[in-house]
Amino acid sequence: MKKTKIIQILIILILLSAALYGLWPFSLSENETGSLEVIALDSRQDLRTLRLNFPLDPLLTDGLKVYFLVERKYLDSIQEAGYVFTIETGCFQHKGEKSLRPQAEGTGGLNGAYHSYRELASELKSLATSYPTLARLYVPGQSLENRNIYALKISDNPGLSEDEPGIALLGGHHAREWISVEVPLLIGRYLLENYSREDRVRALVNSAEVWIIPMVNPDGLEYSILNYRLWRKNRRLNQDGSYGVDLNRNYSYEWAYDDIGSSPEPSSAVFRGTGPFSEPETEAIRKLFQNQRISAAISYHSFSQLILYPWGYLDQPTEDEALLQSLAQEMAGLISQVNGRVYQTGRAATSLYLTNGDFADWAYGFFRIPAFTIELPPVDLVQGGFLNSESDIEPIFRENLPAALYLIEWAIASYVSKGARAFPLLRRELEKKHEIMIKDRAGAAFKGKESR
Ligand code: 0X9
Ligand code: CA
Ligand code: ZN
Repeated sequence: MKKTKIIQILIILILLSAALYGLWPFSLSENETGSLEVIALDSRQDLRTLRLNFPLDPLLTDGLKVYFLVERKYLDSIQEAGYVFTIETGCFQHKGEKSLRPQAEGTGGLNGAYHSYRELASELKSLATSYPTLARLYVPGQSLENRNIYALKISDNPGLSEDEPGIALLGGHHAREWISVEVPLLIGRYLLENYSREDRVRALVNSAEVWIIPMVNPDGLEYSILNYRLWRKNRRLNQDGSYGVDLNRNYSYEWAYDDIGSSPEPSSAVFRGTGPFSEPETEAIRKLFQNQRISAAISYHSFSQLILYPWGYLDQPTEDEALLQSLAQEMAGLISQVNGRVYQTGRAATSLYLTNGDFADWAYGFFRIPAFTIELPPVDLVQGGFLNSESDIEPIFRENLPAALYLIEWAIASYVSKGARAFPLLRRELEKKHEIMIKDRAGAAFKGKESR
């Protein structure tokens, strides 16, 4: 009798611990966000020091409450540092969290005027069909869940690869940053719709190849519409049962440089993946860049109203700091002229925070081209953070249009003056050298050692 009791207790204990670790097949909440918690702090506390001391992922502001996504292991230290917070994870998970929706009562489904994957696909297809002499739709790769990564090429003779500079405008690396999909898409549409009307547009479309890649992370974006509005990463099922790799930590240049600019922990919001380009979404971008002559790039994100240039992985200037700074300042000037909004400019590592494996470091690092991260509005959490309303789309697009046109024209002018550079050679050599380095680093991390 005693034996069966012990066995019963053992079974219960095993089931309980399985449930705790998210292995219990019937547990109601899947372990989606891993070890992440949503906490709310009173905005009257000095949150700047908090953000500098702990890896926090800002979510949104609601009145006096500021919400952050944070790894559970930091909670004690945050409390010990004297911050008062409440845990609000439950309110933010899964369907039905009304307060986290943008004002999306209009037409167009759950996400209002913002584009879902399907809506984007049909829009891009119809643009390519409506402007067959100016646009062609390419699919350089597919996501983990087999959605297409679309790249709309806009140029005269779009079916030919001409001796013209390429300019890449990317959006949607981060799932919840919906506005970052709309801006490059609307810029592309603007070029096509105004080609026959505007001399300036016709001239630049004729002399360049503009690549519009509005949704680098379609799986994550769909998840942010249907399940969890504040989802950031892609939808990789990680080894520990958590989901997602931060695609903007998965590029190869100085990948895993340290654990401040990215995380080796799968459940982290800034998990860098198991290796550089471990994700098909970033691999698609790599392929596009390897096959095209890209001379300048903007990667749109939100929020903060910033124009950032490399480096992001360490606080050092690049060899081209002066050029990058002047291009950024020029763009910021053009932006502020439209609606009066000021986008601060600066080196990514200094002006925001350290990252390693982000798109811009890779694009500049390997191809030595001007590559910017533009953090779209709003400027801060108090203004709404990641959650823009539908009526924000048009003014944010409008103010970003002249800056994008300016960068395209700069790429044309410098391409003409320098001639077509021997990009493929430089690129292959750099990548080869770097791959060996990265392999060493991944090996060291695998053995549980830090690489520096
Ligand atoms: O963290 C990122 O990937 C970007 N910010 S976001 O809030 N949109 O997630 C910034 C990337 C720019 N690089 C650096 N700041 N180093
Ligand atoms: Ca052309
Ligand atoms: Zn982002």
